[in-house]
Amino acid sequence: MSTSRDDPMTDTLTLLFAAPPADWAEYEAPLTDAFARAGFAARIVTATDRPETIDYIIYAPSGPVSDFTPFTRTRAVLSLWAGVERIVTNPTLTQPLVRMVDPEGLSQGMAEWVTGHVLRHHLGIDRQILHQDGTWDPVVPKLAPDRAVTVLGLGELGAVAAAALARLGFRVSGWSRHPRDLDGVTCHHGPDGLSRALRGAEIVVLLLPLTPATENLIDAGRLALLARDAVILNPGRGGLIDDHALIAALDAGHLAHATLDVFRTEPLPPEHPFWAHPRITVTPHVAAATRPGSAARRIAETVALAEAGHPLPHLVDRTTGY
Ligand code: NDP
Ligand code: OXD
Repeated sequence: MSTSRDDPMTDTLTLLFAAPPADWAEYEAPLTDAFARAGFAARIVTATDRPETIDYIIYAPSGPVSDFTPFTRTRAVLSLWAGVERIVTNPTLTQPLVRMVDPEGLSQGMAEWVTGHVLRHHLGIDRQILHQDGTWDPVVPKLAPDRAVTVLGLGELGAVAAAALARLGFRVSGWSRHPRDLDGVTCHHGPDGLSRALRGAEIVVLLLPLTPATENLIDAGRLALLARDAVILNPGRGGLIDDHALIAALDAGHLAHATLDVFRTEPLPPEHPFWAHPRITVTPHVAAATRPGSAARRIAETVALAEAGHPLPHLVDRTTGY
């Protein structure tokens, strides 16, 4: 496969790798291998001066393409990210947009991050320290069946995270737009279901996409529904939470902690109050990184389906934004 400029040949698919150029080093071999295993003659280029020859675009935010107009033959834009809020509103994007759904990579990673951070707060791991003078915090933590955990968003990632928590015995509730039926999870849906999902929750996990309907969803009124000393975990998107309401609820002692993986502005600006807040943990947008090996297999599978005339999987709905 060529890694430089495009060189159109018949019967060979041409894909443009339109993620940040620094990512190419870790994607070149997995993509090459995945297309070879899928039986495709595919050429993947990292730049093109002939956009009209590109069959598919592999996309990530901060990559080189922001104007999709010249890609007249492109059958789909394949996002390496699950969250698409930064591309879905691009007015030049008329091609179908497929987002990353990768049970092997993203879903597994998110289930691990969510489980780890829920257990940190559930067990009070930060307090379970034996001091040199022989003292320790004598509080014995509750067991999981006595802990109410709510997951907002029961899609690809939320459903897997909720299932992992339910398997550990937590009392799990969830919320989505449409009705869902998940083993071990009390499912709520729609605008009316949100307060039922939040009321009395002790740990809340945000796995919603950022859309016009979810922006600032977690405001002062909704935070007030949570149990006293509740904890918020946000691996979803920064804009889901009203930052000021969050800080006010922490300062008032209503919330015990917030662990935030995503922010309105990334990287989190140095002057942002989250940095210094004693009850906020910031993590560097690592809850579920896209793993090149499995992501490349998903990309090749999607192209194989499309080339066989099947509908594209995991298409983004432009009207809802996810
Ligand atoms: P999905 O699209 O599969 O799931 C989204 C869920 O949110 C669905 O259950 C959906 O409901 C629900 N939802 C959306 N809008 C509303 C609404 N207005 N009211 C109620 N429920 C709503 O997305 P994923 O699970 O794949 O990903 C979720 C988000 O996780 C991504 O958008 C991204 O922002 C974030 N993410 C973060 C990562 C990180 O490393 N921090 C990594 C990957 C993703 P319904 O089921 O009814 O459609
Ligand atoms: C994603 C992310 O959306 O990493 O995939 O946040």
